[in-house]
Amino acid sequence: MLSTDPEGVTRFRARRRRIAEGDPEPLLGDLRHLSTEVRRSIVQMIDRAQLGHIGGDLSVTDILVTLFGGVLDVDPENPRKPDRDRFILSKGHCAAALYATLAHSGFFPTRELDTFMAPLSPLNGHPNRRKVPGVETNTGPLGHGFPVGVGCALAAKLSGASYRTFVVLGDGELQEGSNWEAAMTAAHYSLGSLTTIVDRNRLQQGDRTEETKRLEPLADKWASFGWEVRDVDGHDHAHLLSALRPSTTGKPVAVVAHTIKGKGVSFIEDRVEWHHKVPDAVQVHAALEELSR
Ligand SMILES: Cc1ncc(C[n+]2csc(CCOP(=O)(O)OP(=O)(O)O)c2C)c(N)n1
Repeated sequence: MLSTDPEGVTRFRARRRRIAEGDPEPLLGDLRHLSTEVRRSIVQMIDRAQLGHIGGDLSVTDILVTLFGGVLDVDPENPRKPDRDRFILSKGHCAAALYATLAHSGFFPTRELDTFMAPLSPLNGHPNRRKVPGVETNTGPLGHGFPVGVGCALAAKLSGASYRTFVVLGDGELQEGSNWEAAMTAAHYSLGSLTTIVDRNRLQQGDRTEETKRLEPLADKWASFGWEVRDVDGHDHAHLLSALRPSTTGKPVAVVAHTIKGKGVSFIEDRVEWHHKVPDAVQVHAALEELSR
């Protein structure tokens, strides 16, 4: 198991203090800075490994950063504390974004990111709860993480625990039927402590979601399944912070976060071939330069 990074923990705690003090502007500046750091790490990790899912990683970055930087009740020094909020990255192919967010939040040293997908590294292509602190459950097969999240929320309700559960789903992932069984179950049991965030970048592997199997009207679908729905810009940290507040109706909350696949690197943005493509040396240089502006 990887160990905590003291400097990262100090930065994490400073951000949390700002939230407690209720001063949003410095916090938003912190979150924007953190997103840039995470995006730069993602590009470097995929360059070193010559593998990864760069489009979906850059798409989900601001969602993960807002969760770990401003919402989740978690402690990098005690990642398994019993009353922690549960977080599941159901679109587990975007492990690089999760690892970079965890490392920049102090769960383990950022230098470990250099080992992404190397032989014997704990940082596998899909997240593993036995190897990486902060990973709640193993994910990768699409459609599996969300049902586990429903189980976590149901367990909280049955045991009277106060933690919240958050699940991030890909929009292409929603084509797995297990998600809609999970959605019905959560609504049936009124799991108001459960929040799903759909990374609505409108692309999946190989094509646009609407060409593969139409998802619209997506917000209406969640509402008709019995969820409280919030539609937001998935790259705006302030919008995300507001959308991630607790349920007001007792229903589970679905956040449809509108994003751009490849966000932050212009030649990767909204292009289907960058689901799984690896940038060459010139492209890595250009990407890092764009991300340092
Ligand atoms: C059950 C299953 N089938 C196929 C795959 C291969 N796969 C990995 S990512 C992906 C596309 C996912 O699209 P989306 O959820 O929209 O993710 P994003 O575009 O945000 O990367 C597919 C088909 C998988 N991981 N699991």
